[in-house]
Amino acid sequence: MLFVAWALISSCSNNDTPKPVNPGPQLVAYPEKKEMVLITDRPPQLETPIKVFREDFTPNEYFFVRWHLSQLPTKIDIDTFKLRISGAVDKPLELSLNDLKTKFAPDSIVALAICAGNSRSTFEPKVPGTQWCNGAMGNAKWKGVKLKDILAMAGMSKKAFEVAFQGMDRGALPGVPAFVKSLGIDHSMDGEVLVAYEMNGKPLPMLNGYPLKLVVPGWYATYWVGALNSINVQTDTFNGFWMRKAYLVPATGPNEKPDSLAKNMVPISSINLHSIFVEPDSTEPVVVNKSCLVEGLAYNDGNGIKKVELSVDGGKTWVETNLDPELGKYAWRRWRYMWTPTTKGVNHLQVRATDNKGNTQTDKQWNRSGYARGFIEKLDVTVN
Ligand SMILES: Nc1nc2c(c(=O)[nH]1)N[C@H]1C(S)=C(S)[C@@H](COP(=O)(O)O)O[C@H]1N2
Ligand SMILES: [Mo]
Repeated sequence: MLFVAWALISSCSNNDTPKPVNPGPQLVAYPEKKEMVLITDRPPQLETPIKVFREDFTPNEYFFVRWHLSQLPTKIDIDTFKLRISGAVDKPLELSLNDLKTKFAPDSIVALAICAGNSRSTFEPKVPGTQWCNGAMGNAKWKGVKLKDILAMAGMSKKAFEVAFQGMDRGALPGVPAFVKSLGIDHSMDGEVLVAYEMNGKPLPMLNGYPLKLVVPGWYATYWVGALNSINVQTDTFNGFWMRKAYLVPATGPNEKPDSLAKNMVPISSINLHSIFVEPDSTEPVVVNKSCLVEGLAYNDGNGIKKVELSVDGGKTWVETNLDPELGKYAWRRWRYMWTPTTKGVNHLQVRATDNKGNTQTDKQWNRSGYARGFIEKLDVTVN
Protein backbone atom coordinates (compact mmCIF):
# COMPACT_ATOMS: atom_id res chain seq x y z
CA MET A 1 0.00 0.00 0.00
CA LEU A 2 1.32 3.41 -0.87
CA PHE A 3 -0.07 6.77 0.16
CA VAL A 4 1.14 9.71 -1.80
CA ALA A 5 0.62 13.30 -0.81
CA TRP A 6 1.76 16.50 -2.41
CA ALA A 7 2.98 19.34 -0.32
CA LEU A 8 4.82 22.54 -0.91
CA ILE A 9 8.10 22.27 0.86
CA SER A 10 11.27 24.08 0.09
CA SER A 11 13.97 22.13 -1.72
CA CYS A 12 16.19 21.83 1.32
CA SER A 13 14.54 22.65 4.61
CA ASN A 14 17.05 25.33 5.28
CA ASN A 15 17.98 27.79 2.61
CA ASP A 16 21.63 26.94 2.54
CA THR A 17 23.33 28.33 -0.53
CA PRO A 18 23.96 27.18 -3.21
CA LYS A 19 20.47 25.97 -3.99
CA PRO A 20 19.99 22.25 -4.47
CA VAL A 21 18.51 20.99 -7.73
CA ASN A 22 16.39 18.40 -5.96
CA PRO A 23 14.51 16.82 -4.14
CA GLY A 24 11.07 17.41 -5.56
CA PRO A 25 8.09 18.39 -3.50
CA GLN A 26 6.65 14.92 -3.06
CA LEU A 27 5.97 13.46 0.37
CA VAL A 28 5.04 9.81 0.61
CA ALA A 29 4.24 7.31 3.35
CA TYR A 30 5.67 3.88 2.59
CA PRO A 31 4.72 0.83 4.69
CA GLU A 32 5.78 1.28 8.34
CA LYS A 33 6.81 4.85 7.51
CA LYS A 34 5.34 8.30 8.08
CA GLU A 35 5.40 10.94 5.35
CA MET A 36 8.92 11.35 4.05
CA VAL A 37 10.53 13.15 1.16
CA LEU A 38 10.48 10.85 -1.86
CA ILE A 39 13.75 10.98 -3.77
CA THR A 40 13.33 7.87 -5.93
CA ASP A 41 10.87 5.01 -5.68
CA ARG A 42 12.81 2.27 -7.51
CA PRO A 43 14.85 1.57 -5.50
CA PRO A 44 13.24 3.42 -2.61
CA GLN A 45 15.16 6.43 -1.35
CA LEU A 46 13.36 8.45 1.29
CA GLU A 47 14.68 11.50 3.10
CA THR A 48 13.78 12.51 6.65
CA PRO A 49 12.01 15.90 6.90
CA ILE A 50 14.38 18.24 8.77
CA LYS A 51 11.83 19.05 11.51
CA VAL A 52 12.17 15.47 12.75
CA PHE A 53 15.76 16.30 13.70
CA ARG A 54 14.43 18.32 16.64
CA GLU A 55 14.19 14.94 18.36
CA ASP A 56 17.41 13.40 19.69
CA PHE A 57 16.44 9.94 18.48
CA THR A 58 15.07 9.65 14.97
CA PRO A 59 11.85 7.61 15.12
CA ASN A 60 11.94 4.44 13.04
CA GLU A 61 8.93 5.65 11.01
CA TYR A 62 10.94 8.70 9.96
CA PHE A 63 14.34 7.07 9.55
CA PHE A 64 15.78 7.65 6.08
CA VAL A 65 15.78 4.87 3.50
CA ARG A 66 18.39 4.16 0.89
CA TRP A 67 18.65 1.03 -1.27
CA HIS A 68 20.79 0.56 -4.36
CA LEU A 69 19.08 -2.41 -5.95
CA SER A 70 15.44 -2.68 -6.93
CA GLN A 71 14.65 -6.22 -5.74
CA LEU A 72 14.14 -5.77 -2.01
CA PRO A 73 12.86 -8.27 0.47
CA THR A 74 9.30 -7.22 1.27
CA LYS A 75 8.37 -10.17 3.47
CA ILE A 76 10.60 -12.36 5.63
CA ASP A 77 9.62 -15.62 7.25
CA ILE A 78 11.43 -15.18 10.55
CA ASP A 79 10.99 -18.87 11.42
CA THR A 80 13.16 -19.93 8.52
CA PHE A 81 15.45 -16.88 8.29
CA LYS A 82 19.15 -17.65 8.82
CA LEU A 83 22.26 -15.51 9.10
CA ARG A 84 25.08 -17.52 7.48
CA ILE A 85 28.70 -17.19 8.58
CA SER A 86 31.03 -18.80 6.07
CA GLY A 87 34.45 -18.52 4.44
CA ALA A 88 37.68 -18.71 6.43
CA VAL A 89 36.15 -20.02 9.66
CA ASP A 90 36.57 -23.30 11.56
CA LYS A 91 32.86 -23.85 11.90
CA PRO A 92 30.40 -22.27 9.45
CA LEU A 93 27.23 -21.16 11.23
CA GLU A 94 23.57 -20.69 10.42
CA LEU A 95 21.96 -18.55 13.08
CA SER A 96 18.26 -17.83 13.46
CA LEU A 97 17.06 -14.54 14.90
CA ASN A 98 16.24 -16.45 18.05
CA ASP A 99 19.81 -17.83 18.22
CA LEU A 100 21.14 -14.29 18.03
CA LYS A 101 18.83 -13.22 20.84
CA THR A 102 19.48 -16.19 23.13
CA LYS A 103 22.99 -17.52 22.48
CA PHE A 104 24.84 -14.21 22.74
CA ALA A 105 25.05 -11.38 25.24
CA PRO A 106 23.01 -8.44 23.94
CA ASP A 107 24.79 -5.16 23.38
CA SER A 108 23.54 -1.63 22.59
CA ILE A 109 25.01 1.52 21.19
CA VAL A 110 23.68 4.95 20.28
CA ALA A 111 25.04 5.85 16.87
CA LEU A 112 24.38 8.11 13.93
CA ALA A 113 23.72 6.43 10.59
CA ILE A 114 24.56 8.85 7.81
CA CYS A 115 24.68 8.22 4.09
CA ALA A 116 28.04 9.07 2.52
CA GLY A 117 26.09 11.18 0.03
CA ASN A 118 24.07 13.10 2.62
CA SER A 119 23.89 16.83 1.67
CA ARG A 120 25.21 16.04 -1.83
CA SER A 121 22.79 18.53 -3.44
CA THR A 122 24.77 21.37 -1.86
CA PHE A 123 28.05 20.57 -3.61
CA GLU A 124 29.18 23.15 -6.13
CA PRO A 125 29.85 22.39 -8.95
CA LYS A 126 27.03 19.84 -8.98
CA VAL A 127 27.86 16.17 -8.91
CA PRO A 128 25.81 13.20 -10.10
CA GLY A 129 24.12 10.93 -7.56
CA THR A 130 21.11 11.11 -5.28
CA GLN A 131 20.47 14.79 -4.61
CA TRP A 132 20.00 14.58 -0.86
CA CYS A 133 19.55 17.60 1.38
CA ASN A 134 20.59 17.00 5.00
CA GLY A 135 17.99 14.32 5.74
CA ALA A 136 19.84 11.16 4.74
CA MET A 137 20.83 10.48 8.33
CA GLY A 138 19.34 9.50 11.66
CA ASN A 139 20.38 8.87 15.24
CA ALA A 140 19.18 5.69 16.93
CA LYS A 141 19.84 3.28 19.74
CA TRP A 142 20.86 -0.03 18.18
CA LYS A 143 20.64 -3.34 19.98
CA GLY A 144 22.05 -6.62 18.83
CA VAL A 145 25.09 -8.87 19.05
CA LYS A 146 28.73 -7.88 18.80
CA LEU A 147 30.12 -9.01 15.45
CA LYS A 148 33.21 -10.09 17.35
CA ASP A 149 31.17 -12.61 19.36
CA ILE A 150 29.62 -14.10 16.23
CA LEU A 151 33.02 -14.42 14.55
CA ALA A 152 34.46 -15.96 17.71
CA MET A 153 31.71 -18.59 17.76
CA ALA A 154 32.54 -19.49 14.15
CA GLY A 155 36.25 -19.56 14.99
CA MET A 156 38.23 -17.49 12.57
CA SER A 157 41.07 -18.93 10.58
CA LYS A 158 44.51 -17.37 11.11
CA LYS A 159 44.35 -16.41 7.45
CA ALA A 160 41.29 -14.18 7.96
CA PHE A 161 41.96 -10.74 6.48
CA GLU A 162 38.62 -9.05 5.80
CA VAL A 163 34.96 -9.79 6.40
CA ALA A 164 32.34 -9.34 3.66
CA PHE A 165 28.69 -8.58 4.39
CA GLN A 166 25.71 -9.10 2.10
CA GLY A 167 21.98 -8.62 2.40
CA MET A 168 18.98 -10.19 0.69
CA ASP A 169 18.44 -7.46 -1.92
CA ARG A 170 19.30 -8.07 -5.56
CA GLY A 171 19.49 -6.14 -8.81
CA ALA A 172 16.70 -6.50 -11.33
CA LEU A 173 19.15 -7.72 -13.99
CA PRO A 174 21.65 -10.55 -13.55
CA GLY A 175 24.63 -8.34 -14.41
CA VAL A 176 24.05 -5.91 -11.54
CA PRO A 177 26.63 -6.53 -8.80
CA ALA A 178 25.16 -7.56 -5.45
CA PHE A 179 25.56 -5.03 -2.66
CA VAL A 180 28.47 -6.47 -0.68
CA LYS A 181 30.66 -4.43 1.66
CA SER A 182 33.73 -5.40 3.61
CA LEU A 183 35.60 -4.39 6.75
CA GLY A 184 39.12 -5.24 7.86
CA ILE A 185 39.52 -8.02 10.38
CA ASP A 186 40.68 -5.74 13.21
CA HIS A 187 37.74 -3.43 12.65
CA SER A 188 35.35 -6.40 12.60
CA MET A 189 36.81 -7.60 15.92
CA ASP A 190 36.92 -4.21 17.67
CA GLY A 191 33.87 -4.98 19.78
CA GLU A 192 31.93 -1.96 18.55
CA VAL A 193 30.54 -3.28 15.27
CA LEU A 194 27.12 -4.79 15.92
CA VAL A 195 24.70 -7.06 14.13
CA ALA A 196 21.57 -5.20 15.20
CA TYR A 197 18.08 -6.67 15.46
CA GLU A 198 16.50 -3.62 17.11
CA MET A 199 16.52 0.11 16.58
CA ASN A 200 15.05 2.39 19.23
CA GLY A 201 13.67 -0.60 21.11
CA LYS A 202 11.77 -2.09 18.18
CA PRO A 203 12.49 -4.47 15.31
CA LEU A 204 13.86 -2.67 12.27
CA PRO A 205 11.28 -1.56 9.71
CA MET A 206 11.41 -3.69 6.57
CA LEU A 207 12.64 -0.69 4.61
CA ASN A 208 15.55 -0.19 7.03
CA GLY A 209 16.79 -3.74 6.63
CA TYR A 210 14.66 -6.03 8.80
CA PRO A 211 15.59 -8.33 10.46
CA LEU A 212 19.32 -7.50 10.77
CA LYS A 213 21.52 -4.55 10.03
CA LEU A 214 25.25 -4.23 10.46
CA VAL A 215 26.01 -1.19 12.64
CA VAL A 216 29.46 0.31 12.11
CA PRO A 217 29.71 3.20 14.58
CA GLY A 218 31.54 6.25 13.25
CA TRP A 219 31.61 4.98 9.66
CA TYR A 220 29.33 6.02 6.81
CA ALA A 221 26.11 4.04 6.47
CA THR A 222 27.22 2.48 3.19
CA TYR A 223 28.84 -0.16 5.45
CA TRP A 224 25.67 -0.66 7.49
CA VAL A 225 24.43 -3.58 5.37
CA GLY A 226 20.71 -4.14 5.86
CA ALA A 227 18.60 -7.27 5.40
CA LEU A 228 21.90 -8.92 6.37
CA ASN A 229 21.97 -12.68 5.87
CA SER A 230 25.56 -13.44 4.91
CA ILE A 231 28.89 -12.84 6.62
CA ASN A 232 31.83 -14.26 4.69
CA VAL A 233 35.36 -14.22 6.09
CA GLN A 234 37.93 -13.47 3.40
CA THR A 235 41.62 -14.38 3.28
CA ASP A 236 42.46 -11.44 1.04
CA THR A 237 41.22 -7.99 0.08
CA PHE A 238 37.58 -8.19 -0.98
CA ASN A 239 37.29 -6.83 -4.51
CA GLY A 240 33.56 -6.44 -5.07
CA PHE A 241 32.13 -3.58 -7.12
CA TRP A 242 30.77 -1.68 -4.09
CA MET A 243 34.21 -1.62 -2.47
CA ARG A 244 36.48 -1.07 -5.48
CA LYS A 245 34.40 0.98 -7.93
CA ALA A 246 31.80 2.78 -5.85
CA TYR A 247 32.09 4.75 -2.62
CA LEU A 248 35.66 5.86 -3.25
CA VAL A 249 37.26 9.09 -2.05
CA PRO A 250 40.72 10.54 -2.65
CA ALA A 251 43.33 8.84 -0.46
CA THR A 252 44.13 12.27 1.02
CA GLY A 253 40.53 12.84 2.22
CA PRO A 254 37.13 13.76 0.70
CA ASN A 255 38.50 16.78 -1.11
CA GLU A 256 39.81 17.36 -4.63
CA LYS A 257 39.59 19.94 -7.41
CA PRO A 258 37.22 19.58 -10.37
CA ASP A 259 40.02 20.45 -12.78
CA SER A 260 42.62 18.15 -11.22
CA LEU A 261 40.93 15.03 -9.90
CA ALA A 262 42.81 12.87 -7.42
CA LYS A 263 44.44 9.79 -8.90
CA ASN A 264 44.72 7.68 -5.80
CA MET A 265 41.25 6.64 -4.62
CA VAL A 266 40.36 4.55 -1.56
CA PRO A 267 37.10 3.24 -0.06
CA ILE A 268 35.31 5.86 2.02
CA SER A 269 35.43 5.18 5.76
CA SER A 270 34.71 7.36 8.80
CA ILE A 271 32.27 10.25 9.14
CA ASN A 272 33.61 13.70 8.33
CA LEU A 273 33.13 16.57 10.80
CA HIS A 274 30.02 18.60 9.90
CA SER A 275 27.28 20.67 11.53
CA ILE A 276 23.85 21.72 10.31
CA PHE A 277 20.97 24.01 11.22
CA VAL A 278 17.71 22.43 12.32
CA GLU A 279 15.93 25.62 13.30
CA PRO A 280 14.72 28.18 12.57
CA ASP A 281 13.38 27.00 9.26
CA SER A 282 11.81 29.07 6.53
CA THR A 283 8.31 28.44 7.90
CA GLU A 284 8.97 30.26 11.18
CA PRO A 285 8.87 34.05 11.44
CA VAL A 286 11.91 35.62 13.09
CA VAL A 287 11.25 39.03 14.62
CA VAL A 288 13.70 41.87 15.20
CA ASN A 289 14.76 42.48 18.83
CA LYS A 290 13.04 39.26 19.96
CA SER A 291 15.07 36.27 21.02
CA CYS A 292 14.85 33.24 18.81
CA LEU A 293 16.25 29.76 19.27
CA VAL A 294 18.85 28.74 16.70
CA GLU A 295 19.59 25.05 16.94
CA GLY A 296 21.30 22.30 15.07
CA LEU A 297 23.40 19.16 15.11
CA ALA A 298 27.11 18.43 14.87
CA TYR A 299 28.65 15.04 14.18
CA ASN A 300 31.81 13.23 13.23
CA ASP A 301 33.60 9.90 13.53
CA GLY A 302 33.28 9.53 17.31
CA ASN A 303 36.24 11.63 18.25
CA GLY A 304 33.95 14.10 19.99
CA ILE A 305 32.66 17.62 19.37
CA LYS A 306 34.65 20.20 21.29
CA LYS A 307 32.69 23.29 20.32
CA VAL A 308 30.19 24.60 17.81
CA GLU A 309 30.31 28.24 16.79
CA LEU A 310 27.67 30.37 15.16
CA SER A 311 28.13 33.44 13.02
CA VAL A 312 25.22 35.82 12.40
CA ASP A 313 27.24 38.19 10.22
CA GLY A 314 28.25 36.01 7.30
CA GLY A 315 31.36 34.59 8.94
CA LYS A 316 33.00 37.80 10.21
CA THR A 317 32.56 37.03 13.91
CA TRP A 318 31.71 33.82 15.75
CA VAL A 319 30.10 33.00 19.11
CA GLU A 320 30.25 29.71 20.92
CA THR A 321 26.91 27.89 21.19
CA ASN A 322 25.71 25.67 24.05
CA LEU A 323 26.09 21.96 23.56
CA ASP A 324 23.52 19.49 24.89
CA PRO A 325 24.95 16.55 26.86
CA GLU A 326 26.52 13.85 24.70
CA LEU A 327 24.07 11.06 23.76
CA GLY A 328 26.97 8.74 23.04
CA LYS A 329 30.38 8.85 21.46
CA TYR A 330 29.00 8.02 18.01
CA ALA A 331 25.78 10.02 18.26
CA TRP A 332 25.16 13.47 16.89
CA ARG A 333 25.51 16.36 19.33
CA ARG A 334 22.90 19.10 19.57
CA TRP A 335 23.92 22.76 19.78
CA ARG A 336 21.69 25.73 20.67
CA TYR A 337 21.96 29.47 20.80
CA MET A 338 19.46 32.15 21.78
CA TRP A 339 19.82 34.82 19.15
CA THR A 340 18.32 38.29 19.28
CA PRO A 341 18.50 39.72 15.78
CA THR A 342 18.97 43.48 15.68
CA THR A 343 18.72 44.06 11.93
CA LYS A 344 15.68 43.58 9.74
CA GLY A 345 16.06 41.89 6.40
CA VAL A 346 18.24 38.97 5.41
CA ASN A 347 20.76 37.87 8.05
CA HIS A 348 23.54 35.51 6.99
CA LEU A 349 24.05 32.71 9.52
CA GLN A 350 26.84 30.13 9.45
CA VAL A 351 27.74 27.27 11.75
CA ARG A 352 31.05 25.48 12.24
CA ALA A 353 32.12 22.69 14.57
CA THR A 354 35.51 21.87 16.07
CA ASP A 355 36.37 18.32 17.11
CA ASN A 356 38.38 17.14 20.09
CA LYS A 357 41.52 16.92 17.98
CA GLY A 358 41.20 20.62 17.17
CA ASN A 359 40.02 20.24 13.55
CA THR A 360 37.54 22.94 12.51
CA GLN A 361 35.22 22.85 9.52
CA THR A 362 36.32 24.96 6.58
CA ASP A 363 34.44 26.79 3.88
CA LYS A 364 35.60 24.87 0.84
CA GLN A 365 35.39 21.21 -0.01
CA TRP A 366 34.43 19.25 -3.08
CA ASN A 367 34.79 15.78 -4.53
CA ARG A 368 33.44 14.19 -7.72
CA SER A 369 30.93 12.01 -5.86
CA GLY A 370 29.65 14.56 -3.35
CA TYR A 371 30.61 12.37 -0.40
CA ALA A 372 31.32 13.29 3.20
CA ARG A 373 30.15 16.89 3.22
CA GLY A 374 32.14 18.79 5.80
CA PHE A 375 32.15 22.36 4.51
CA ILE A 376 30.47 25.10 6.52
CA GLU A 377 26.69 25.32 6.40
CA LYS A 378 25.03 28.66 5.69
CA LEU A 379 21.50 29.77 6.43
CA ASP A 380 19.92 33.02 5.32
CA VAL A 381 17.25 34.10 7.78
CA THR A 382 14.79 36.87 6.95
CA VAL A 383 14.12 38.99 10.03
CA ASN A 384 10.81 40.84 10.14
N1 LIG B 1 21.53 -4.66 1.76
C1 LIG B 1 21.79 -3.36 1.61
N2 LIG B 1 22.28 -2.68 2.65
C2 LIG B 1 22.56 -1.36 2.53
C3 LIG B 1 22.34 -0.67 1.32
C4 LIG B 1 21.80 -1.42 0.23
O1 LIG B 1 21.59 -0.90 -0.86
N3 LIG B 1 21.54 -2.75 0.42
N4 LIG B 1 22.64 0.66 1.22
C5 LIG B 1 23.59 1.22 2.20
C6 LIG B 1 23.60 2.66 2.25
S1 LIG B 1 24.52 3.47 1.06
C7 LIG B 1 22.99 3.38 3.23
S2 LIG B 1 23.08 5.07 3.30
C8 LIG B 1 22.23 2.68 4.30
C9 LIG B 1 20.85 3.22 4.42
O2 LIG B 1 20.21 2.58 5.47
P1 LIG B 1 18.67 2.83 5.72
O3 LIG B 1 17.95 2.52 4.43
O4 LIG B 1 18.28 1.97 6.84
O5 LIG B 1 18.56 4.28 6.06
O6 LIG B 1 22.15 1.30 4.06
C10 LIG B 1 23.30 0.70 3.60
N5 LIG B 1 23.07 -0.73 3.59
MO1 LIG C 1 24.48 5.76 1.49
